[in-house]
Amino acid sequence: MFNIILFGPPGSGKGTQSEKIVDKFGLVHLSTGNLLRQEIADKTALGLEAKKLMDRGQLVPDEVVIGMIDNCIENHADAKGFLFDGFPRTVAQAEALDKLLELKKTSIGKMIALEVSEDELVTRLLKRGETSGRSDDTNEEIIRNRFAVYKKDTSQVAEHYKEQNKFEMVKGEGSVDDIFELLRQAIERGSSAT
Ligand code: B4P
Repeated sequence: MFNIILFGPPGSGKGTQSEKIVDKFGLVHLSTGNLLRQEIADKTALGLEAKKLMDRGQLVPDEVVIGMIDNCIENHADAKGFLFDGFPRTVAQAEALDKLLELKKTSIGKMIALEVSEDELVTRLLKRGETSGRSDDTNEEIIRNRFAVYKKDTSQVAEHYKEQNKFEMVKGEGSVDDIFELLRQAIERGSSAT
């Protein structure tokens, strides 16, 4: 099994690049953002609670997202590997993920972070907000709050994987195809190292 985390601030292109990576490498794509938005669309109790937090640009509680990921890993027992997109977002989530994978006798092969300037991120998210209907993308104040949460809680997750020598940064500005090429090379370096 080869498992990858695609990391980066909101709007850095994790969702965009994940689709291309899973196509190329045959991995199962696990996006906590997508899973939560599906819960919201299905109007489940979990979705209604999550929506209140997501609309304010805050994180959903760790135990909720860890439970969702646990279920998904269980439901894909025969996967060749997983691509985690938007997860883990806190050190507690990273520690829980490491334990879940250990139970499956596997681990994270590599974390790749997309590096994008804050001005570019705001431009991308406001543009997506014009068409996506995502309430967390339409208001610049909420977008800035998402960056603040990222800096306070999420950026430390990179340290967790740096300590394990699994971290690599890739430039996330430029064309989608050029960025994908950088990611492909980083993944191939990581998969041959394990
Ligand atoms: P997510 O759904 O994870 O999404 P995101 O951070 O907004 O965006 P992403 O980086 O995937 O960007 P995308 O490719 O779409 O999170 C949403 C919310 O869910 C969080 O704020 C939080 O509340 C909650 N949540 C999710 N996971 C959680 C967790 N683990 N714990 C707690 N809470 C959690 O790209 C953005 C835009 O840029 C798109 O419009 C795209 O077309 C454009 N774009 C992409 N690449 C580009 C490029 N190269 N050039 C120009 N534009 C580009």
